[in-house]
Amino acid sequence: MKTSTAARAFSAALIGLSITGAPKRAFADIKDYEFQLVEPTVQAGADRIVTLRLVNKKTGKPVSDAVIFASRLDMAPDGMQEMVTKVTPMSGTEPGTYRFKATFSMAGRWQLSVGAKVQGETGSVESKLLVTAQK
Ligand SMILES: [Cu+2]
Repeated sequence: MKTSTAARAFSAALIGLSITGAPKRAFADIKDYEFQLVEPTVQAGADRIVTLRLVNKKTGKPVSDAVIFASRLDMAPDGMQEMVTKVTPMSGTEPGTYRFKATFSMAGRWQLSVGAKVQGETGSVESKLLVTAQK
């Protein structure tokens, strides 16, 4: 009785080991990439520019030429999911930055949801960033 319980525990430990001991991926993973807000606040009003930086967290380097395929800006953080504003992509000013133009019709917290494809990587980077519009 005791022996078989111990044996079972031992084999369970072995299974655990084989999972955690799996070889680590040598190549970059899509999860290594992250969008960061260059400036977390904007002035409420029309045609404000929001700048994001896409970085490889492992190297700390900016990532250029990502393809933005989705973006949405709404006031979900302040309980106004239905308050959506149009987001217009603009050309970046420096490598690894991505700029968007939007109208922040109301002061408060806005959520910028963005999706992007990175050259040479499978999957996509998806991010939700909090932008605060000030009066
Ligand atoms: Cu609102």
